[in-house]
Amino acid sequence: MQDAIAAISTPPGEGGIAIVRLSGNKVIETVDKLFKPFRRDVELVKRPSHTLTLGWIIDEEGNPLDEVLVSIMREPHSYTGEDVVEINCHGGTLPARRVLERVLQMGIRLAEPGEFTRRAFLNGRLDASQAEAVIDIIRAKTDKAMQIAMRRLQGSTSRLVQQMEDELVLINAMVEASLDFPDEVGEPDYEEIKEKLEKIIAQLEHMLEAARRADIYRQGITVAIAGKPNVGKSSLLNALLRKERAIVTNIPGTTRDIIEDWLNIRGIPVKILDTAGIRDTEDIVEQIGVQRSREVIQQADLIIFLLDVTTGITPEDQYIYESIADGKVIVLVNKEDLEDKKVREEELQQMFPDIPVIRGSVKEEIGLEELESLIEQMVLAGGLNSDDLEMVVNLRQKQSLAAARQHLQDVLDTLQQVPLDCLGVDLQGALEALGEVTGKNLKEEVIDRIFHEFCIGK
Ligand SMILES: Nc1nc2c(ncn2[C@@H]2O[C@H](COP(=O)(O)OP(=O)(O)OP(=O)(O)O)[C@@H](O)[C@H]2O)c(=O)[nH]1
Ligand SMILES: [Mg+2]
Repeated sequence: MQDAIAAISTPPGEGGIAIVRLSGNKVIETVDKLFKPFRRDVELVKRPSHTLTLGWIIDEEGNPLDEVLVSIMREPHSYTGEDVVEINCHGGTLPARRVLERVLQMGIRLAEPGEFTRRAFLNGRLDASQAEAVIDIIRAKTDKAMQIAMRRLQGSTSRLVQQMEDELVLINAMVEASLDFPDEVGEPDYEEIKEKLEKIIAQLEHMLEAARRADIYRQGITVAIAGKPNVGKSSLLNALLRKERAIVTNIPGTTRDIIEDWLNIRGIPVKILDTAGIRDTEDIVEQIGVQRSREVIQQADLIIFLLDVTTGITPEDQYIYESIADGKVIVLVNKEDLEDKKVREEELQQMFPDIPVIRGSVKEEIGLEELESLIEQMVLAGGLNSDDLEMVVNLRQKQSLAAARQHLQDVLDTLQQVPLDCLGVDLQGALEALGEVTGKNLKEEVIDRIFHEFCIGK
């Protein structure tokens, strides 16, 4: 077992309890020395694994520091795979800090960020894919993102990769047999190899596509509301957020700065941006606002372009539309609750032939549901089904999968044209790349990078 480490594993700030976690060599014995159980004849070292014991943590003079519940988990059935002790202190920063200091006095070292999870990885409790899923769980912004990360923690990605590895090892064996025993074995069955490779490549592509969609749930998207002044941009922001976030008035030029907030649209974390209405203006403050609007609109993943049915489509609208037309756009013709309608259907079709258009009213909340479902459809392009959830990967793994695919594509392209030992090189390359996904072949520095993303105590 490795040297003992300790850290506060609960987030800073006030809470019901705060947990000091210890892992490694002799942690149960060490805590026993600081611990005074309520029931006099109890000793932690004699308690079975996975039990809770009530008592006090005491300072050097034997005075109680905090009343605590101590849980012990013995190797290998613990988070890290080592002996683990968790001291449940009272909430708030102070009790846990004092208990931690007391523990550190005993010669136990403060854990580095992610060190508990790193040990779990090194002890084979988790593979890299699962360890990274732990980070995603910590950071999940919506239920859906959490659900995806949980699937990964259960090892679904690793199982899929394992299957592909097994297939590849088989192909590799076929190639090697022909290489080593040309006379006995003869040429490998190229048709069979080709078929197998195509299946694996298709599977890799499927995973890469699922990864792209799952990223949307993990990282979210940025949606900007654009349009000329007074079309109802801030009203739309407020309606989507269901709170009065931005000031709304009937004076054009009300919003002068970017207003942003997070929103959950069917499980997708959406950063929604309300912008200053774009127009030529003498007002210096508004000019800066307009400039900023242009910048954020350029960077958004999706733009909701608002029109005002009562003004008709004006040259201002045309002008704004020209600057956003290359991106993904949804047009919302607003204020349909009013009598004075000046936007004709033919005009819309002519100006936005391939772009979804919704007619609605922010004020009456008409068209908002349709807007949300369009946003979901447009960013996911087909949605994420439950099969996809099984094969979600992160950016690092995505790169490895893409590398594996490239190697296999090379094998496929050169099959029967190059000597057999050349195929072997690419097959090995693909196997190595797949090994990186689960972490079997990870280099030390990559492992470091993964675990440094964690917070202390995890
Ligand atoms: N009747 C009606 N009025 C609306 C609707 N949506 C917004 N308005 C009104 O339109 C006016 C302008 O709304 P805002 O949300 O401030 O418009 P904006 O696009 O943010 O304007 P700037 O910040 O000036 O660019 C307000 O008086 C709103 O109450 C709607 O669907 N119907
Ligand atoms: Mg506004």
